[in-house]
Order: sequence, then C-alpha cells, then structure tokens
Amino acid sequence: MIYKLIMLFQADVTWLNVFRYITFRTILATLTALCISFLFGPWVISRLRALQIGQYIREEGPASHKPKAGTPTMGGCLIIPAILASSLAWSDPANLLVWVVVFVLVSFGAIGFADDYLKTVRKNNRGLSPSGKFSLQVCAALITAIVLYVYPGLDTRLSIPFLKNITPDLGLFYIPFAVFVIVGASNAVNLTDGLDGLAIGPTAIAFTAYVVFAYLAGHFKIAAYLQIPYVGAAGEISVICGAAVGAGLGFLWFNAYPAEIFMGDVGSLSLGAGLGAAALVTKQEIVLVLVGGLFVFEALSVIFQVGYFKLTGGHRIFRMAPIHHHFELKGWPEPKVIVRFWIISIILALMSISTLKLR
Ligand code: 57M
Repeated sequence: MIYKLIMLFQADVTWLNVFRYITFRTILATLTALCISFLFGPWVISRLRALQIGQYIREEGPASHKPKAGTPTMGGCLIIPAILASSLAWSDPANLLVWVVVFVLVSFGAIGFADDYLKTVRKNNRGLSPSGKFSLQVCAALITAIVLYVYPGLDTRLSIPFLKNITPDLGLFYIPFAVFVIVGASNAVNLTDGLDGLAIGPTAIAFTAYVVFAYLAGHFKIAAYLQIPYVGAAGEISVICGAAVGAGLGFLWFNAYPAEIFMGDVGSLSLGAGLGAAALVTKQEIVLVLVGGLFVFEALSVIFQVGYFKLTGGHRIFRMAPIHHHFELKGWPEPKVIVRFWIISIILALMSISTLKLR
C-alpha cells in the first residue's frame, strides 16, 4: 500500500522511481519486518507472560527441556503480523499471487492459533485433534491449490533441478500435489520447531533462497537465460519472502538460546505453509526438497522412527525423534545441535541456488 501511495507522486518526483524496483522494495520489506519484530518483541513477550501463555513441557521429553516450562509461546503472533504489515506495505496489492501467499500465511496461522489457544489458554494439553487439525490444513491448502490451478500465469508442469528438458505435466493432479507441498512443508517446519532457534533459522535461510528464486522467475530475460519457468507476477513474492526473512531474524533475536519466547504452532504451521506457497507460485516446487532439506530430514526421522517403532513393537532407530532430540540425548549441547543444523541449512540453500546454473 505504501508502494502504491508513493507511485501516485512518482510522476512529479522522479527519484521515487527507485520504489519501482523489486530489489529495493524487498530490502525495505526485510528491514521493515525486522524493525517490527525488534520493536514489538519485548512488548509481545511481556504480554504473553502477563496472560500466562507459557509452554507446557511433555514429561517424556529430554530432561534438559524441563527448565523451559512456562516460556512464553505463540510468538507467531509477532512474526506473522510483521510479515503481513511489511509485505502489504511494500508489495503490489494488485498482484493476485501476493494475496495467495497472504491467504496461506493467515489461514495456517489461524489453525496454529486455535491449537495453541486451546493448549495454553484453555489448558487443554491435547489442543485440536490431529485429524481436525489435518483436515483444516487440507481445506486451506485445497483452496490455494485450486486458485493456483485456475490462475492463468502458472502452468501445471514441474521444473526439475538439473533436468531442464524434463518437465512432467501433472494436469489436474497438480491440485493434490500443491496440497501435499503446502501441508507437508507446514508440518515439517512444525516438527523441526523443538530447539531454540532451530526452526526459525533454517526458515529464514529457506526464504532467502526463495527471494532469489522469486526474483529470477519474475524476470523475463533472466528466466529465459537460466531456462527456468517465467512467472511474471512471481517477482513480487520476493518482497514477501524478504519480509519473512526480516521478521524471522527479528524473532530469532528473542528465540536464540536460551529462548525468551517460542513461536508456537501459530508460527511454525504458518511459516512452513508460506514456504510451500512460495515454492508453488515461483514454479520451484521440487527444489523445495533441497532448500528445506533440513525439514525433510526431520520429518523423515519421525516417519522412520514411528514406522519402525510400530513394526518392531517398541524398538527405535534413533534415541528419540525428531532427530534433533537424538543428538541432544547423545550429549550434544543444545546450541551445538542448533548451529550445526543451521550450517546444514545454509549449505542446502546454496546448493539449491546452484541448481539454477547446473541444468
Ligand atoms: C511439535 N513441539 C515441541 C513450541 C513450538 C509424531 C511425533 C513425533 C510428533 C512430535 C511433535 O508433536 N512435534 C511437533 C513440536 C515443543 O515446542 C512447542 O511447539 C511449538 C511448535 N509446534 O513453538 O511452542 C517443545 O519443543 C521445545 N522447543 C524449544 N525451543 C523452541 O524454540 O526448546 C520448542 C521451540 C517445547 C520445547 O521443549 O516444549 C515438542 O517437541 O513438543 N513429537 C515429538 O516431537 C515428541 N517425540 C516423540 O514422542 N518421539 C517418539 C516417537 C516414537 C514418536 C520417540 O522417538 O520415542 C517429543 N516431544 C517432546 N519431547 N516435547 C519427545 C520429546
């Protein structure tokens, strides 16, 4: 909206032309969201404390987590508004893809909010039922998938890293595929959110990669040169991804070990789904497996652990799943697990960007 207002005066004041550039607005969006997170962080933490919205720690968890009981949670109530305010200020509100990503962030945030609210305010430790939560996620993702399917600027072919000549066309199956990407990413980030800064660090890193993908996908000449799908409207998504990076880094300031606040499901479900949506609208869906490789790794550790546990009647592959708990129980100090997982995320993001040239 600020962007649109500024554009009204652009004919008279020529230097305002700089606001036309997506790169400039992405930087502004990043800094705006960062400032919102920084400025409102202490206030949100004190409000959550006053409202006694504190984390309940499960009995069966690592003993090192017991002192975290009562840490204010639902920090997503800081992250998501910071992303939305900054995105809507600096992106083009006439761009439908912007509203698709906003819808995903808000709808998944609302599902997470309902779950957190039941757990922390109503003191109902189970929150939403797993099937209820999953159904709501599928509904929100389905609405998104249908809009993307009918949107004329996107097609149903997939771009496969390294294989520029292979672009399978999913046709109508694009809809369940898109639902899977959004719901899968949402839950994978949620599973990763079990150590201080463990989810928000790699989330900010992954959104940084999508700042690049979105910008390139929206640039006709570069997209043609790199032989990636051109999506004219996707350039504006780099503004939202930039806002997510800024809000995430601002939140990390407070969520860094030892955390003063957790993001809660309102944050993790929304950010994960937002990442899935960014992958879909930039037509860089498959590479999300690499960009978010850490989240995939965490989710697979749970799938294998639970599967093996059921098949063998109680035996485990890892000391505990998700895998970050395994390393904790092996005796790695929490900050060591976190920083090492961040390093892996940075390497994966760099590898994913390098796939643009290796085709
Ligand atoms: C939620 N939530 C954290 C916080 C955060 C199927 C099963 C594997 C599911 C899985 C699960 O429920 N995962 C998703 C993970 C929780 O954090 C809250 O939840 C929000 C995110 N949704 O924002 O509000 C705890 O994580 C710790 N934490 C931090 N720092 C942070 O910045 O330290 C979170 C954020 C917090 C805090 O301790 O309380 C969670 O872990 O509950 N279940 C599990 O992860 C459980 N694993 C398990 O049962 N594994 C079994 C197999 C057979 C399924 C096994 O391996 O034996 C673990 N959950 C916990 N402790 N709490 C087990 C250990």
